[in-house]
Amino acid sequence: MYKGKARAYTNIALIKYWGKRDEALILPMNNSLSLTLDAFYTETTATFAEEFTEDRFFLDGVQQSKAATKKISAFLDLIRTEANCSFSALINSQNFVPTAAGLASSASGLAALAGACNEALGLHLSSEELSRLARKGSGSACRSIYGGFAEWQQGTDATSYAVQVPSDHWENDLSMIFILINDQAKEVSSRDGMRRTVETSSFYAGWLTAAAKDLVTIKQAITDKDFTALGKVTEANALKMHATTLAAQPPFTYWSPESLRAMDCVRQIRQQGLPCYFTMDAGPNVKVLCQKRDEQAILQALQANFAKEQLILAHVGSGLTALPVNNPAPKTIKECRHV
Ligand code: FM0
Repeated sequence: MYKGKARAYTNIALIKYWGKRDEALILPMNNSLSLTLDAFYTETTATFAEEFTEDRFFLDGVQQSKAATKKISAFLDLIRTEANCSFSALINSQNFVPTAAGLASSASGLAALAGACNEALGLHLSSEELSRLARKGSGSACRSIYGGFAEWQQGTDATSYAVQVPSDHWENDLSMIFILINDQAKEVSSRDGMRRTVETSSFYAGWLTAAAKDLVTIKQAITDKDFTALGKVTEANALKMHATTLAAQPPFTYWSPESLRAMDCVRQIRQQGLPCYFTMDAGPNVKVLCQKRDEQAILQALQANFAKEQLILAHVGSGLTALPVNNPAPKTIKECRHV
């Protein structure tokens, strides 16, 4: 029996990944850049054993459906091939999220799974190899291998992974405030949303041109530790990503009236002299990027418009971490071959 455990934090893209050029391999149409955050994370234990007859997947103690397990099995197959191992696995994941507001993240989930399997099977994969592996589970997961800023370089199957963006620890001065917005609207998953956009949006070509320029701008902002430049390009990039969905066929949006209210609120706080900028992903929640020194004032200003329970403060998170298991696996996989 081989057992390993790992923790990965979620990340929020400041320059978004939006669109695949290869659906099966999960190769993106553009580079993206993210900040890993401490507020949400996943801890996963992977156990591989000869006596297991099938893969099983438990999330927060609840056994998941055949369909959800199938997705995990497809990912495990990649690892089994890499490890030359044919044992079935028991996967136990726990999502640590402050509330059940649709924030459970595939990024932290797939990164933690890659890490747990790496530990269990003693693969000793490098960060880049782990990132490449996590990418094949969910694109954004490849950035959660790292703490701080990470850039996913689109590359080819062999070279598409994330790397750490040097920042001289500037990320420690930053905060992100999540504004949780409950929405009754039927959600379009990021996977379906980006596919529809790539295939049908007349704005998609413009997105790609803009994203390449935004990436250059944000890297310069990080080098210069220029918060205004960082915030401006983050907010503008999110708006451009969301604009593509309006020109898709059929058109759709992730924005709800409350999202618009939150965006407006951020603009007002900014006009009052507190630097802060928003970003949004494939859902109605709004995330506010600010400097740590202003976080309490901004939180207070947001509290005039949103309930305290809707606001979650996050700081920079660390990279993928191996955790001890009760029953440590031997660090060799010699016996796990061709059963
Ligand atoms: O995180 O189809 O990774 O860069 O969050 O699993 O590869 O869930 F706003 C959208 C994340 C997309 C931007 O997509 O998709 C970002 C998004 P998958 P993901």
